[in-house]
Amino acid sequence: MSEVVTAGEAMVLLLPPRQGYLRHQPYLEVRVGGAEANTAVALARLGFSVSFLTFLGQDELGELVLNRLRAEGIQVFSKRTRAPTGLYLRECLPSGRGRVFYYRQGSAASFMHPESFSPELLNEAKLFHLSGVTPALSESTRSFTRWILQEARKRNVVVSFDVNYRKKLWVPEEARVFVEDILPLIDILFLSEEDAVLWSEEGFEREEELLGALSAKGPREVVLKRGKRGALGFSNGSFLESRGFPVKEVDPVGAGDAFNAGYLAGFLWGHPLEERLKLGNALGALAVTNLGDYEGAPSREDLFGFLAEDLSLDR
Ligand code: ADP
Ligand code: KDG
Repeated sequence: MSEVVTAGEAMVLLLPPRQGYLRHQPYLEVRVGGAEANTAVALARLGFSVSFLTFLGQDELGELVLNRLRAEGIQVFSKRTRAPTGLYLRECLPSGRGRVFYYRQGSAASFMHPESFSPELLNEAKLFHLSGVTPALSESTRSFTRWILQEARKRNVVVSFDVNYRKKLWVPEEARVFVEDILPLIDILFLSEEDAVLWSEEGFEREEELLGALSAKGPREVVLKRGKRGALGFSNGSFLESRGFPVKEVDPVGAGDAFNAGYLAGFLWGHPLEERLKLGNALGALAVTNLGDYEGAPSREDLFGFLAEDLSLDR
């Protein structure tokens, strides 16, 4: 039994090592990605015991995902099914703009459903984390999301949820309605500035108004991720801004998932909001300096080294 439980789709990621059209890439690096899996890896590297619940295909890609996550010390509870393991490819266009191509429709994880796992897996958890990618996969994962959040709630497990809107998976109105519906089941809500656009027609003039309105529907903490500018947190009726760390961005994908892990680590270590935001920004910054969805996640020692700005050579 783990102190942190997450669930979702972990996919094989084919990543070109350099910029340019995918069609011209002579080879692709074989990696793993998936929003909740990325957060799981980052929390495991910080020393937390983490369980990841998923469905994988009875295929070689499923073995690959399993091997990589287990190598990170994550306890994977996976049902192996006839449907294939999800796959996705990335491309960094000559202009620098990134594109993503999913091969995940009908994937194994899109069949996760209520009661897919024993809810007893949550018995000793302190935290359950999920993102909006999971309910976006299918009607079945949408029901799974509601079910597992309710099971976590019944056991007084703290629930964190990242809106993580993906326009290739569902339309904005569908996502907004779903997220608003589950807000009463969430304790800590994360969203990015791109996610905030889901509420752009609600007439909020300031980001603080949106955060306050979301919190009024359930979550006691709401965190807005603002890219390199850092983050804005709302907790116990007050707002706090936290600046991002100046780093060289190599790959922005996975920054939000890493941020969540930093913030949640701070929460589990009992740190105040200011420190939680700082830890989130540190993990987000370290994530963007590295190629890959989760590879930049630091160990606890490396994180504190980074925070102490000890950039001297370790020898
Ligand atoms: P997402 O990856 O979900 O779209 P953001 O782009 O807001 O979310 O990034 C999440 C967090 O990662 C930010 O709040 C910040 O802490 C960190 N971050 C992202 N981009 C940078 C950057 N270029 N430099 C430093 N930190 C960054
Ligand atoms: O946040 C990073 C994720 O976007 C990436 O790992 C893949 O889960 C993914 C998705 O659905 O976009």
